Order: sequence, then C-alpha cells, then structure tokens
Amino acid sequence: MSRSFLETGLIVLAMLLGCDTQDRLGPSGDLPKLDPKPSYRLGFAQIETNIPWRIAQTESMKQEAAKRGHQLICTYASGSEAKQISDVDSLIAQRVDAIFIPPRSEKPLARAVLKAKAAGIPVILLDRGVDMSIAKPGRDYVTFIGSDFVEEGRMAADWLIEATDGNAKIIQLEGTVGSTPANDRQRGFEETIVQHAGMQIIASQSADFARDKARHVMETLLQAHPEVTAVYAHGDDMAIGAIAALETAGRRPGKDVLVVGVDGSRVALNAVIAGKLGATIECNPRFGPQAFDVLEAYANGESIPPVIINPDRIFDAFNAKEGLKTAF
Ligand code: GYE
Repeated sequence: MSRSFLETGLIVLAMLLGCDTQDRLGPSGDLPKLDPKPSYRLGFAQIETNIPWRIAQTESMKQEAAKRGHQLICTYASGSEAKQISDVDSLIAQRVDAIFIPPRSEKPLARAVLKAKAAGIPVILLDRGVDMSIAKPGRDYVTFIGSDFVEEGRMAADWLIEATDGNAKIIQLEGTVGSTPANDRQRGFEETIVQHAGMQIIASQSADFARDKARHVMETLLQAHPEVTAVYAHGDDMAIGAIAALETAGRRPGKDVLVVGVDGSRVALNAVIAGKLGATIECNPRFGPQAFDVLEAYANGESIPPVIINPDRIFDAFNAKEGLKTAF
C-alpha cells in the first residue's frame, strides 16, 4: 500500500520524535470512548479469590459499584494468566462498557488489553501494570492506578538497613514472576541495598505472593542458607509463610532473623505487634472509590493522567496499632 506524501512526512516526524507511528496515524491510535451514563455495566477481571489483599480489593470494587448504581460483573482467574485472558475475552463478548483489570503478569495480559481496545472497550488497570512496549497508557488503556512499587522496595530496604546497621544476609521472597509489583519491589530494594557493602542477598526466589508457597520455599532455602539474618518478602502473606518456616526450624523471627513485608495487612500488623515481623510497607487494596471516580471522569471527557500513584506508609512497632484501625 503506498502512502501519501503527507503520511510519509508524518511517519518520519513521528520517528524523529521517537514515537510509535500508531500514536499519530489512524483510528487505532485512539482510546475507546465511554459515553456519560448514570449507570454502567462493567467488568472486573480479578486474579484470584483466596488471599486477603484480593478479597479486600474485590469487596471495595463491589461496594463502590453498588453505591453508585453500576453493575459490576466480576470474574476470578484462580491465579492463572490463561484464565484471566479468557475472562477478559468473555467480558468483551458480553459487551461491557469498560473493564477493570489487575493483570497477573505484565506480558500476557498486555495482549488482553489490546483485544479490549480493538473491541472498543476502555480498560483501566488496577494495582498491576502491563508491558508498556506492547500496550501504552493513554493510547491502549486509560490509565494505571496503583502504588509506586520501586518506592515500596526502597522503603523496605531503608528499614532493613537501619534495623541491621547495614549488615544482613538476606533471603528475598519474590512475588509472581513477571508481575509489576514483583519486578519493581525487587528493583527498588536491590538498588538501595547495593550502596551498603554489608547488605547481601544470599538467595532470591519466587513464592507467587502466596503464604503456603512461601513457607515451602523458605523451608528449602533455610536448609541451604542457615546463615540467613533477614527476609524481605514482596507481600505480607509470604512474610507470614516465612515466619512459620523460621519457627518450625527453631529460629526466632524478629530476633535472630528480621522479616520485612509489603501490604500492611491485618495479619502482618498483628505480627509486628507480636514482635515477629519487623515492618510492612503499606499497599492499600481498597481501590473502589478511586477506580470509579476515574472511570466517571473519563466518561465526562476529563483528561486522565497515564499513571495515578497511591501514596504508601511504613508500619513498624511504632505505629502498627494505629494501622490496625483501618487494616484489611
Ligand atoms: O501486594 C500482593 C498481591 O498487586 C499490589 O498483589 C498487588 C499485590 C499485593 O498478591 O499481596
């Protein structure tokens, strides 16, 4: 297909500006529109149902939808990317007005976002991102709402550096492979500890954000690395699993092995109060009010920033009780 002089000129200009030509040419560059309506039929393609963080997020989405009079069709992917992709397909087939997705991992779900876009359905990403070389905010999906996970990793590292005087042999329990929080919590943590010669990661392995997996992984790692003095878990459930493994092995979590987690969950805050967990970095799962505010603003034609970051606190022995008042 031959291009007009003007098209060729625009392509060259876009290339010079470092932009994907799709951004500028043709209707595929546009985000699907959402007409302002008093009530929507919406999809929420949730990852799983069985961890407190996910349960709290789903609850918050359902409550807020009900409060505002929207219908929310929830699907649950049982922790499987393939199922989450087919859930998005089914929401597309049901012609919902828009879809909220917390992508289990970045690459596979980027394709699902593009499919929804091709079907003319706007997508808002909640709490996890997609591979931005495949799908871009403001072009392929409306926005990402969630935490700055790199910053969370830095906060966990800063706490551990201070608590250990910059000397620790660390086991890192990573979240789901290829997911934004696992990638970025690892990056923020490692970038920070690298500046301290005494902070050393002796083993790093995924436990998929799950408590039982973390307990098993930790049991094995403990045998290979009895010299461990600290555990950094990308999620509180894994931190709790690690604490259980440490106790089974006769180690004293919080005393001879310091543990730091992320999420600020109720069970984690109680572990902080019990002296077994050193600290947990907040990552609030209650997305409902914000998610629907953004959706409605988008429908009203307001310009939406491509990334919307929620601020997080750190909970340790000083403020864990305070955190319990609103914890999930
Ligand atoms: O930290 C973890 C959950 O994507 C930010 O997912 C979320 C993470 C959260 O499984 O506990």
